[in-house]
Amino acid sequence: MKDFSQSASLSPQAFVNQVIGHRSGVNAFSQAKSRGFGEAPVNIALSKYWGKRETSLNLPINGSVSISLPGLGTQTELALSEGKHDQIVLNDHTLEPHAAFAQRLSRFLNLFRPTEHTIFQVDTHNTVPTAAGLASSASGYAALVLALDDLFQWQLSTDKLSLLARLGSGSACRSLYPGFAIWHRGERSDGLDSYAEAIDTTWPDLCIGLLKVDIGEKAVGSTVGMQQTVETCELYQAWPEQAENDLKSIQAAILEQDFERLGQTAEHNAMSMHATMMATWPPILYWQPESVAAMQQVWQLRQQGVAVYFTMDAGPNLKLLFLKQEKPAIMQAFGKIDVIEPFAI
Ligand code: 2P0
Repeated sequence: MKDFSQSASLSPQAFVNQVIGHRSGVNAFSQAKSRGFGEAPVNIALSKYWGKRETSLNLPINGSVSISLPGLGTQTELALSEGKHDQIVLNDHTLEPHAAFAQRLSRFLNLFRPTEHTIFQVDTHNTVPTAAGLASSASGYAALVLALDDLFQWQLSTDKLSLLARLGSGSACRSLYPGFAIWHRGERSDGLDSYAEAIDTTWPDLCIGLLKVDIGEKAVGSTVGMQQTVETCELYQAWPEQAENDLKSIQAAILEQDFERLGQTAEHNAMSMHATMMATWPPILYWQPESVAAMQQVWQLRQQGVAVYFTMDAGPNLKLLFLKQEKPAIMQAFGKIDVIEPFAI
């Protein structure tokens, strides 16, 4: 099987030091305020990130394109303190230090401690209704990096914030932007060219429908799922090339506002990603019977002339893509679904 791996030429700490621009370990932290705040939206990939060429720096095998959903995301407040463990409050509940969420956050925050005795007080709220079935690690790490930037008054460029967010969770690098974003795969072994940028355009009629099948915790998380795919899936060999072609096609479709091309490419891309998941060993199948029923309903609607497509992430829920003029037909077919208009004024 092809080896996609690349060795990192920087440790995560050296990477962070490069990005925040200090070597001595003190300068970047000398301007700390008493509190920092950050807020970021969730994003949905139209062409997906699936597979890492390097895990410690979260370097992707392929680039991806996303759209952020305004109003759905994370708000995070940070303060410095002293003690043994970070104090992490998620949606008004204080987490135990050994909770998986807290451990992952603290490991990331280890890269940003002014002294070894420093702890962070983190107060984070997901504005994604838990019922929306949307991942929040992307908005979570983007909001956290913005809060760090505010707390330490770095005033980093958005490119640099995107690099830092990527280290927390790959897809977080796209959540620094409203609207469309493109995460460049990058080539370098230090990961300094793998960040997201805005695709500077709007599409006022574009709608995203959130079709919830199941909002429970998934059995296989993305980090593990994509690693298993890279390691055991023969079909994955074809993915990187398709993913890069899809990325270009989606980017062109966005710039030309060619909805058919956008929808077709996004749906094909999502199905191809899920095909690689299913062809791993042991198999990963995020779909449930209701997911398949919803896909068939989408295909049926298309046969009836309704221009609607779907994309799916590492879970059973569908995200529908359609233009405003189709909203009545979609609402009629699917009943009560949340419809987001990312560029509505
Ligand atoms: C995406 N997903 O492009 C793809 C599609 C899930 C399926 O990015 O290991 O939570 O933290 O870098 O960012 C989910 O992966 O994984 C994801 P890590 P992440 O949106």
